[in-house]
Amino acid sequence: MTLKLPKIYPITDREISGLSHTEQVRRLIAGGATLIQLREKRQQAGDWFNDALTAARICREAGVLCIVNDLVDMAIAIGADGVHLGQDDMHVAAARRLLGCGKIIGLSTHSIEQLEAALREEIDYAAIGPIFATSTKSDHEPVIGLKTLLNAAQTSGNVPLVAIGGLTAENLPAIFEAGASSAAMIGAILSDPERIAVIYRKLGQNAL
Ligand code: 3NM
Repeated sequence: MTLKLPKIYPITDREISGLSHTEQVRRLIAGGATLIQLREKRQQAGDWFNDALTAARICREAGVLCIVNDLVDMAIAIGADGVHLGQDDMHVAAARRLLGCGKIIGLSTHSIEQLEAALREEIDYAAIGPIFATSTKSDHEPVIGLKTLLNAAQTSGNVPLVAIGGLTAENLPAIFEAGASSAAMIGAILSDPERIAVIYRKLGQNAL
């Protein structure tokens, strides 16, 4: 069955928000989030396990889908709803065998060629980016722009396509016009931590 993604796909970041994953999840849920990705690039898995476990429990209790970035073992350990894999992470087929067919698998791509390859795998959604320049991911691939996003949206057919990278309230309309199903955002939601709930809610309302 095709996964129905929210228009705004929030991703946690401890560095940008200055908050634990648990606290970010609380604030995003207060803002109406229905799916949240936990993304931790700095800490060792052992160091953020308890934080991730609590964040996942809060999501579950609120009926919010919880996706773990990169780490299939962490996703299983905390009872998450799925994983978001990068090009250098575990192969989709291996992740599917570990997770089973009831879990969500998303895959990052950075070109039409990678997207075409991703669509041959057992994924629930594909992501493509960075659409615009971003300082959130220091080692990001070259910016692809709106034209490639448009091409990607046509290529992805029924598979939901998440746009990511440099997205803001201002450029969101163009993202959806190009055909993205969902907009993944970090900095635009988290950089004013006291207003995470308000910002998420506003972005979601404007994206309808
Ligand atoms: N992945 P912001 S760009 C995590 O291109 C991530 O795959 C990207 O953060 C990709 O919304 C990116 O602050 C950073 O630009 C997104």
